[in-house]
Amino acid sequence: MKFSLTALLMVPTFALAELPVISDAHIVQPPPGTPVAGGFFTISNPDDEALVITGVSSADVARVELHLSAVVDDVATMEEQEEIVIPAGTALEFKRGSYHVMFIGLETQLAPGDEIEITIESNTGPIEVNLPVVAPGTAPGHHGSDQASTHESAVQHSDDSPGQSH
Ligand SMILES: [Cu+2]
Repeated sequence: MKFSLTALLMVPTFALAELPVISDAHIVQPPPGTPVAGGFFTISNPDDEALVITGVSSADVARVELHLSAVVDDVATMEEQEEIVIPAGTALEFKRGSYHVMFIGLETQLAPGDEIEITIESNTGPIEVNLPVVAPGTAPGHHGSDQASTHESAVQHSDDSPGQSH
């Protein structure tokens, strides 16, 4: 009896990985007629191993990519990311001007109340996230400086193809 109890208590310390936690997930409603939108959230990695994000997909949108915004020679660009590493015990904020999920080729106008479900592929398995659409300026997790949509329209895609410029 005593032996089996000990064995039972020891199992969780081997089996339990601390799963990533997503907070403040949202999509900022794009201006009318814009076929692209950005998805944002904070992802925390409480585990003692690095979390590696290797892809993203959605049944709701044909093309979804992991992007990192940067300014190169005074020009705002976005580059697709093959993988994003979140070190053990840290959190990464996906936000305007930094990492974001890019929805490309939207066929309908997104409105507050809509929701897009995505699956983030990672080394801990798939992570399902629901991103509610919010009106510009009302995004959760923003502390002050919300730059209006002018930023988005100035952004150029690094692998621009006809009809899909931002
Ligand atoms: Cu982007």
